[in-house]
Amino acid sequence: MWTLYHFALCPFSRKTRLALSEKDVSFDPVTVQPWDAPDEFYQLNPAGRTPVLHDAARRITLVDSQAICEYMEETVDRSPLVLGSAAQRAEIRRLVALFDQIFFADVTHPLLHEKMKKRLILRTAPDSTLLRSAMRLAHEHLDYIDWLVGNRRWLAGNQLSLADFAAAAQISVVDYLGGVDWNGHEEAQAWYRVMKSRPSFGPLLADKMEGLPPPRHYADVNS
Ligand SMILES: N[C@@H](CCC(=O)N[C@@H](CS)C(=O)NCC(=O)O)C(=O)O
Repeated sequence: MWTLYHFALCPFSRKTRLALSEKDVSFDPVTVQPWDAPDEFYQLNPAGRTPVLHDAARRITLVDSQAICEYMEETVDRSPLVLGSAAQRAEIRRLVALFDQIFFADVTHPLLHEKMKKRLILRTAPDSTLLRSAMRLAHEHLDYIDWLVGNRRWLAGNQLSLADFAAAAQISVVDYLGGVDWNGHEEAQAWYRVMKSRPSFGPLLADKMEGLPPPRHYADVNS
């Protein structure tokens, strides 16, 4: 049985949870806070980053959301998420990297730092200039999602893929932190509503962090 060490507001943990659930891979979730994780977690991943997937009986430890998702693609036939021709798979991987790296650096990470870390750990006020800059960049990324879903059925093409889950995972964290303004992004919003309605999304929408409640609309699949 797999154990997934994850953090509720970690977009990479969320992407992994979505992919495992879509592929119907069962796991025991263990919540860790990267800044206050138990020794057993550091023994599995000395870098101290979530997510980590571990199977004690088989002595397998997988670290890094993309490594975990690719491992599942290679070992589980059900519900392929990196699919199609080599060119289509390359497009899926391009978009996964875009959301994992650029969206995270531009939007999710600054919001997590300003709104979560400063409030719960550092006990200081958020920097409004940094928040404004992250929100402006969020609009640019949502413009690109508008374009993608205006020109394709799903983000990477005709098929639902890991690109959709990587993007929705990032957006769900930003939405939890009150950082998504859908104004002018009706196409992206309609796509996100569909993602949010999938059964795999249910546990993510139920997540709550003590001392940092989500806005009321966060778990509403119609908004
Ligand atoms: N590339 C990694 C990124 C993982 C990552 O940055 N996790 C963050 C939480 S969202 C973390 O554990 N940070 C703690 C730290 O860097 O000390 C992946 O895809 O899994």
